[in-house]
Order: sequence, then structure tokens, then C-alpha cells
Amino acid sequence: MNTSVPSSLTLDGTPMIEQLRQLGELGADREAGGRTRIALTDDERAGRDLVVRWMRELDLDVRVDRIGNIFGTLRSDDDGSQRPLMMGSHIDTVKSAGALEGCYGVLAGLAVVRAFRQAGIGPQRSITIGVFTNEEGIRYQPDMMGSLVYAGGLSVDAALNTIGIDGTRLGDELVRIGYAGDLEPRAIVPHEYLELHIEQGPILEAENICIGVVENLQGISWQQITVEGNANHAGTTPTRLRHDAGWAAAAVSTFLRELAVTTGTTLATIGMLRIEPNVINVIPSKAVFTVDLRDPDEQRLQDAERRLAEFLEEVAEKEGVKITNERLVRFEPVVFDAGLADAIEASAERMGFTHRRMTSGAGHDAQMIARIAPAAMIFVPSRGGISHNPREHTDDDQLIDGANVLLDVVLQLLAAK
Ligand code: HGY
Repeated sequence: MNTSVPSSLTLDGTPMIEQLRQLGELGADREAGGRTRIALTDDERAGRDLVVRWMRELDLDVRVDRIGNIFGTLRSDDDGSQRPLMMGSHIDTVKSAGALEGCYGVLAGLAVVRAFRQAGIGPQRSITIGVFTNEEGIRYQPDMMGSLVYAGGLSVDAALNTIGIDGTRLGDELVRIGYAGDLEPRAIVPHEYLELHIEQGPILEAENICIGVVENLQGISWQQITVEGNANHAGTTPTRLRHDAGWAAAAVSTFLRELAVTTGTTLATIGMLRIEPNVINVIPSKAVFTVDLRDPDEQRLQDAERRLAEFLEEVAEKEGVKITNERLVRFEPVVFDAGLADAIEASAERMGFTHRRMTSGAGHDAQMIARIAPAAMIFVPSRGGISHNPREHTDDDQLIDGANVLLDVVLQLLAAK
């Protein structure tokens, strides 16, 4: 195979768009719209099987590691002594999700490899496409779990022994779906890692910009808070005698919104909330809810965590309830590789795409790979800034533009070393 890679190759976007559509059909919810392909469920296994089939159609060397991460490698003609260029993302989803998050980065990576195959050209260095396990973290926590294990931030055994919110053990589910691989994590260490992704936010569309050069990613703090009060009759119990777990949860929600508004940078979300006994005329005895805090600055994120802890103590004292909290996830903000960000910016500029530097509001596998190799991300616009929602959308031409920028960056990086 010819390894004299030209300065440009032609990327055919059509197969990528069709594959996004096909993958988006798996776990489809005809009524609510969207699809649900939660990590290690049968629907996600079907998605894994489909992507592995597409990898094999491109004659990639497919390997699966012990946490279920999938790697498809287009081997270079060299002796393989050089570390591969890696691209990738994930294919698991939240509930009632869009079709693009994560999948776009995986399938655009396959489109880049397909451009080499169709040109009959081998890359100077191997190219690996990674599909990381459990990026969303809604069944098993933490999120970005597969890439975290891969990067050495969590042991394989700890991950395999994780118990999900449905009571299942992650390792058992990995065996059940047939993706408990034998490759040790980090058996493939990339020379660099690129992740193409939809922005999932409003900035690029609002500024009419084609390409986001993602140079950093905000910190994430997830915790579960449990409030234990006293059930009592809604009609006979004076307010001053109540120990109302429901009121406490609502007070925390109001506090978090005020904290987010006053800081202007910290984001706060109560995504899960359970009230007991959840009966119309009974004062809640228990409230269990999650808090997702994010900020690009580590000190401000710590300030938000401290202020929340102080407020929880105030509420417990005032309402006479017991409040406990459990840390679920904590990732510090990440700064991506400046050289890769420069390369992305140069490619977008050379190709005539408007572009801007930006921070990622969402967590991504790239933030974990950045622990072991230079990593950076490319964003394309999200219609209305919507994601984690069936209405998630990016136009086909925008998706193809992003994939072409990814290809151009790959060619520059392979030519450079
Ligand atoms: O939570 C996140 O930011 C990512 O979607 N897991």
C-alpha cells in the first residue's frame, strides 16, 4: 500500500450520515422520540455490534479491552513501533437522546479511515478509532468510565465491581453482552487523541461559527443528597412542627439556582429526585436527589461545593431533618493540548471555515485521554444548543464539514511525525 500520503484526501460524508441514521435507530423510542441506548443494555450491545461490523468492513484490526472499550486500528506499513493517532468517542446514550452525541466522533473517525482506504493509501502511523464504555454514566457511575479506566484513573476491578442504579454489577453485564475483552487498558497508548463532537450548547450557532476549537473542559462534581424527615398528615401538622424532606429538597434547588446566577460561571442541576412516600396528603419523610455542579475554574467549583455543604447544614438545623451526601463523581477542569488546538485552528482557517476557541461545558472521553496523551476536541454547531434530547440536531453539511476538518488535522499530524 502506498504510504506517501498527499496533503489532502477526499472524505465521502454520505456513508457517515447513513451510519449515524442506522445507529440512531437502535434503541429508538417511537412514542417519546429519540433513542435510549444506555451502557451495557441489549440496545447498546446492538450498537457495539454494528460499529464493530463497520470496522471490520474497513478491514481494521478490532480489539476489546477488559472494560469493554473497542479499538479499531488501520495499521501503518511501518513496524508499528510508533504510537497510533487515536480518534473516538462513545455510542451509549442518556434516556430519549439525540442520534449524534458521541456517535458522530466514532463514525467521523471511520469516515477518515475510509478516505485512506478508498485512496489505497496507508497512513505513516497507525490510526486507531476508540469506542469508550459508559461515557454517559447514568446507569453506572462515574461518567466517562471506560476512558477513565483506560487512562488509569480507575482500576479495572473497581469498575467491573460497580453496582448500577438498577442493582446490576457492571462486570456481569459486560460478560452478558459479550464485550468483556482481554486487552489490558492502555495496551494501545496513542501518540495523540482527537475527538470530534457536537457542541451540545448554543455558542457556535448563536455566533454563526462553523468550527469550535476546544481548548479546555470544565470541572464536574456529582453528589447524591439524602434528606430524612418525618412523614405526617398534610392537614393536621402546623408548619412549625414539620420536618419536611420535600421542602428541604426544594430549598436546596432554589439555593443552587441563586448560586449559579450570582457566580455567572457555575452551573448547578438537580437531575434526579425521589420523594417518599410520594403521596399527595403526606408530608415527605425522605428526599433523595443528585446535584451536578460544573465550573471551568477549580477554585470556583470548590467554592460551590463548600457553599452547598454549608447550606445543607443550615437546612438540617432549620427544618430538623437529617441530611447526608455521597460524592459520586469529581473531575477537575482539563486544559487540552495547545499544539493540537493550534493544528485544529490552522486546519479550519486553511479550509475557510469560521472558527473560535471555546470551553467544553460537557464532559467527554477526551478529558480522560488527556491524562496519558496530548488531546483536543473539535466542535460543530448544535441546532438551538439542544442535546440530551430527541431534538438534538446538526445539519448534514455541518457534520461533513467537521469530519473534513478532522481529516485535515489527521493528515497534518501524520505528516509532522
Ligand atoms: O455529563 C456529561 O457532561 C457527559 O455527557 N457525560
